[in-house]
Amino acid sequence: MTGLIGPGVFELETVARFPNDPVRTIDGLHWDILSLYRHALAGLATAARTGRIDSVGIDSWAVDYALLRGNRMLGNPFHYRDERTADGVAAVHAVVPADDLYQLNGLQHLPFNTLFQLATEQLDGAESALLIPDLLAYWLTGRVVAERTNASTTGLLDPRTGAWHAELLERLAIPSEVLPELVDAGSTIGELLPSVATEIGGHGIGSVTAVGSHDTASAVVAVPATTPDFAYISAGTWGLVGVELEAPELSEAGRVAGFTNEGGVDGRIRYLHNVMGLWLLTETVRQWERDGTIIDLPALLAEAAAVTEPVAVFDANDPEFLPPGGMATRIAAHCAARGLPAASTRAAFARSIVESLATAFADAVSTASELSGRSVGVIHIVGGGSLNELLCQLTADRSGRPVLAGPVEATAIGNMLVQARALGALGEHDVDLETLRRLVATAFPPRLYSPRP
Ligand code: LRH
Repeated sequence: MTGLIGPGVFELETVARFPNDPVRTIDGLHWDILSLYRHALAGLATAARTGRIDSVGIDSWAVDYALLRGNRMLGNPFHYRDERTADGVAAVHAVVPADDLYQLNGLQHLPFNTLFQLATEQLDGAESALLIPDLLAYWLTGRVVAERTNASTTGLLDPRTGAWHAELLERLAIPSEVLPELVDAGSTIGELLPSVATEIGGHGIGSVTAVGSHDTASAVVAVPATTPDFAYISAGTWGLVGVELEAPELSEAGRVAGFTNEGGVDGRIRYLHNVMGLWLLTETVRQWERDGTIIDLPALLAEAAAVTEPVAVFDANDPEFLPPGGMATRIAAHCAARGLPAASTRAAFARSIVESLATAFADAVSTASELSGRSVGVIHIVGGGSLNELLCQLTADRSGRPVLAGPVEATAIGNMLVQARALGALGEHDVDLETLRRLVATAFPPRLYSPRP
């Protein structure tokens, strides 16, 4: 996306949208990283044809990486939903037990956190490990860095200092040299390599600026909060539900509840819980379509909103829903095994998923508030899920709190605001996150869903 941002101006345009389909090969599930890069270059070329682009910022999903020797990528990055991580978890926990690990890195236990993935690798031949946005930035600029918000999802960062955790690296025998120099969102990564600039052509592109390169970090920047007592839900494939803190919260209760301390822009802490998210619905639809039925998602959701039969509210967080494939079958089996009602129609099935997600969202907001001691007067839902009216309304109903929905493009907006601030386009360089959020609230007024009795 491109953005035109200045005092009183905030225009967004989508210049390219492309699929991000994983590829399964004999050794497991991978990202098609070269295809993503090719599409990104084509998008930059399109953007540069319309005029000079001052800056580019890159964000993506977290945790996944490529290993490099010199400038050569050693294999295609794995997808975090690849099953190989189970061995990595066992290997790490044999050296650093789970409760100990939480005190060191403050992360929710997710079997795909980078440190578990790295435990399955031969690191001998690797000179650097680059997370996906850092890899793309390297290909554009030739500079090897690790942007700090995304680095926090590796499980190898000390949440108290924001530095790579030397003790943890030593205990896990991960050579610290493979981890790049950390940089903060807002700093300049570099100019485009001449070969890249030539390929993109047009009016050219200024520098690559580090942003909250973890997509969720950028989304949280763009939560249009106007009061301090808010919780956020970045709702897309995942539902990232939490509050923003000034310092990490490392209580044992937080570990048991699955709360993570991820790094936010400007040194904030994203104290949140990963809820399985709309993945449950999209994977279900994918199975139905594979089985031969074309699904019209907006129509399905409208029918789901009208369902009156009692539907199963199941545990959306069950790790059995993590891998791809056969989601409708797995959800049905999960519900049957627990004596929950079986849905009689596809609409009822979809309603059951959305009810379960809204319940998990509402529970996570309450838990975030209890564990952090922060009162929550309003819940902001940003990202693709903010367009899902049923989900927004049910989250308001189940939490008993007002929900403010939107913007849908929060990640891109947060990404661009950090660039705009760094370039001085907002007037001053020291504009704080609260000011950025008020700008978002004015430019993209959210939609209110009041809780129903
Ligand atoms: C959302 C997200 C989330 C991570 C997951 C791997 O896209 O970045 O914050 O936990 O992907």
